[in-house]
Amino acid sequence: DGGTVFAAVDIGASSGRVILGRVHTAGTGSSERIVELEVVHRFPNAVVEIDGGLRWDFDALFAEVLKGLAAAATVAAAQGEQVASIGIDTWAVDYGLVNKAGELVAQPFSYRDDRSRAAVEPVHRKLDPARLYGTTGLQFLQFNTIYQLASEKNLDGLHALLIPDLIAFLLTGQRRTEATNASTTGLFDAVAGEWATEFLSALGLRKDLFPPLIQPGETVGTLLPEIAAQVGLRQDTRVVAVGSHDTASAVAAVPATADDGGENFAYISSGTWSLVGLELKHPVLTEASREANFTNERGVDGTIRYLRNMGGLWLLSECQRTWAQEGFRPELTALLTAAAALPPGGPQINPDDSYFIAPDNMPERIRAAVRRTGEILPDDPATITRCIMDSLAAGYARTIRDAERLADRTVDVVHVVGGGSQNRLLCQLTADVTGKKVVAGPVEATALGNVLVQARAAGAASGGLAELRALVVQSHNLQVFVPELSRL
Ligand code: LFR
Repeated sequence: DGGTVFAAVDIGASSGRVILGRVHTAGTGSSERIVELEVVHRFPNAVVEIDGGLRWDFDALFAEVLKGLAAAATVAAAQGEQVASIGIDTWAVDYGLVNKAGELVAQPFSYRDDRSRAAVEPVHRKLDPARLYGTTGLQFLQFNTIYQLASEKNLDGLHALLIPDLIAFLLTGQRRTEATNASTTGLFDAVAGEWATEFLSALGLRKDLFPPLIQPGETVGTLLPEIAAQVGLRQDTRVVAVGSHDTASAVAAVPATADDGGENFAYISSGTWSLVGLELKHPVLTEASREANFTNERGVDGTIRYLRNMGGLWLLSECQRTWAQEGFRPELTALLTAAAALPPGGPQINPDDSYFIAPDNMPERIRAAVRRTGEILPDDPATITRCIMDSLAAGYARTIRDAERLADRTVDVVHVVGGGSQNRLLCQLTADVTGKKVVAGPVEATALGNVLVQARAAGAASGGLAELRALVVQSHNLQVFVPELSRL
């Protein structure tokens, strides 16, 4: 209808997509505004063994991004619409190294590569973990950017670009570091909202290793002429910074309403990882918070994502991969139905154990972890699936309880967004174990958050996060799960 549309590039650890987003009124005679998504291109992603390490095949990903933008241009043109801007989000932490000529010098390492583990101790000898936490508020994870950088041999003449920033650079020629993702590096001051340059110096890293910060909603640049020509978009199409950390975009689209007491909600961004926590105005940098390993990542509009990065559906998808190699390919719904029929109270694992980070025979690793607790887990997919679900739900409950205590908040409702919001067993178990109402959906929260920040930058939406979230509530059917205490 000649309207404006927004392209969201949203890449996760196992798949990517390019999506067109539209914000418009619900229908004739209605004043209600809604946000709608149309997927125009999908592609797989996975960590791959390249040059002796676990890396991302970035060249292949970027080729898919271009294909997706071309598809977006075609779909929009067919409807007489104009793609106003492009927003990019991916997983956090990882980066590509670019030389003076602007070339990527190697495919970026994946956070699942083990090389950063050996860098942890040397970094902590120079920067005490308590001091690091007091400034960055970042949860300790062996793969945080700071440890990955410390394991680089030579950074002379190179710039580091976080993955979404690298894509934005290749599209526009402009180098920036988007702030929500910068907050996952371990080199970002959570209070000042600036680079913690003293940490860069302490590690012998150049102050300009990363490009300057940019905030969600600001313009990175317009398309390079050759890119615009290749994908068929106008050269004045902007690349707009969004919450480029996928979790920041997902949390921006959590359908929290005033009914949730305004702020008395917890969220679980459920995908490869489970990001479980609260939205706060100020970071919690206490020693108790550090001991509980809570992170203070930056969200859209300067909010704080106070959460723990917990194991997630990676545990199940990796089991499925192993079972498929053994010739067993159960449908996910069939597997979950069989798991739901099993009695509660079975053995559990600690889904956060770093033992589960690398991709290798997950069913056996899970059984080995259970054996170490002195119990036996039968080698049967339904039982292993149930063990994963019970362990995740128990972990969520623990984490939400810890967050309430550490941030001095009370949670009335738990919002589950992302792929895991479609997992009814996990949502019900989460309600049962937390004893709280669970509201599931939308599944595509990340892309919604990406589109909404672009729409606001273009004037197609307005207000703060509450107003943007209201658009999500008006556009999506959400599923409610109430605790069934009898099931425990
Ligand atoms: C989720 C996520 C998490 C981050 C992990 C690694 O996709 O971005 O927030 O801790 O991936 O980057």
